[in-house]
Amino acid sequence: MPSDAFAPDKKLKFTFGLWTVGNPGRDPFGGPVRETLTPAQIADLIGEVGAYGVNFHDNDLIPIDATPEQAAQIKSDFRKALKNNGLVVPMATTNLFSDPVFKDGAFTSNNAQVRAYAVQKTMRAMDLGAEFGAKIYVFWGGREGVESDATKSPVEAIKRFRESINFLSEYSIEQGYGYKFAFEAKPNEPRGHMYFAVTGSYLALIPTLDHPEMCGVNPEVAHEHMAGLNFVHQVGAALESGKLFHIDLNDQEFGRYDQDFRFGSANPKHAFFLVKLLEDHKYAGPRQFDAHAYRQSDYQDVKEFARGCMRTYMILKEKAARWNADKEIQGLLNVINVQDAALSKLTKKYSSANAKKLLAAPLDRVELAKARLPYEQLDQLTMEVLMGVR
Ligand code: GLT
Ligand code: MN
Ligand code: MN
Repeated sequence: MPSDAFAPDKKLKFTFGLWTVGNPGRDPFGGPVRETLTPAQIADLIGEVGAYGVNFHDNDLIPIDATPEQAAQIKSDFRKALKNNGLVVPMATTNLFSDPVFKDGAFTSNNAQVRAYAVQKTMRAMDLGAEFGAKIYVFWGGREGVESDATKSPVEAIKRFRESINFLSEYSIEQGYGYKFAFEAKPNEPRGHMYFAVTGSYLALIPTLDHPEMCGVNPEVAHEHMAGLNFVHQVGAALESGKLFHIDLNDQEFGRYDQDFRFGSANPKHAFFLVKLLEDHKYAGPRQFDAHAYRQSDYQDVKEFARGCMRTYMILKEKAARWNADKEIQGLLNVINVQDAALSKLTKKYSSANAKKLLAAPLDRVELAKARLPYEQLDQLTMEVLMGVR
């Protein structure tokens, strides 16, 4: 038993992007409030708080205008920092949103030359990720969208996006990179309306791709909450179809701008059900905290932010185990889940004989409606587990 039961567990693969703890606090209304750290310094910080790994966009590591000599130096410093801190790089991604060239999107841009540049930049970024051992490649459609539908066809946008992904899938296969692609949805911001607004949009796209087996999703708490959706249900759908390849954990007040708060800090009840879902279904991929500290924080407080993300996960994991082991809760689950082996066998698979039997089954709707559903009691017990009195 470790001295601190809530210390980050390496087996849970807690990771941070360079852009998260390295965020200098810039927002649309003001410039940076913290000094800019180098990638090696950020790796030191992530190592110090006890995380498992660090992820990057191509340009978080190497500025878009770096010379080959500068790039070589940065890579060597970063490699040393990874080694010193025992960190791995499970995921890499491409910045297809910061540079002015992407002001109208990347893979879905109206300009064929910009689309080609976006694919070329992604191939190079995939090379860089592979150099550091990344096996998951995230695609967040940063500027894939519109302010006005006068500007682009939403049907054409899907076709363009699919074409780019098909091209890049072949590139990964030919290079032997072994990448799994993980698509990340967001409803708006920075664009007025973004394509593939929710995780389910990508789950619908994947079967239409040339290599569906290498493609899954990277849902982010804040992004579904911005749209007022139940994140746990989106993750449930991804898990059920075997497509949860990566996850971005953070928090968000419903209906606000993309806040990227510390995990569990705004909606602890949703965070609890999320952790319970991931743990109950033995999700084995990386758990990335795609969040950043308050703008008021200094780097000492940024470390508290990072520790807090992991600690909250560990605490909620313990609460989920407590919930699963609670006799009263389990008793209620038995009451609400009415079993009938004979009927379940009938409805499991269609046959003419089963249909005939089902039509003849004596199912009395008035009697059925009398079955107890003590959900108030169940939810209150859940809240008591969460509030620490059970
Ligand atoms: C950006 C975005 C995130 C994405 C990152 C990956 S970059 O910070 O807000 O949600 O996951 O491109
Ligand atoms: Mn994210
Ligand atoms: Mn976000």
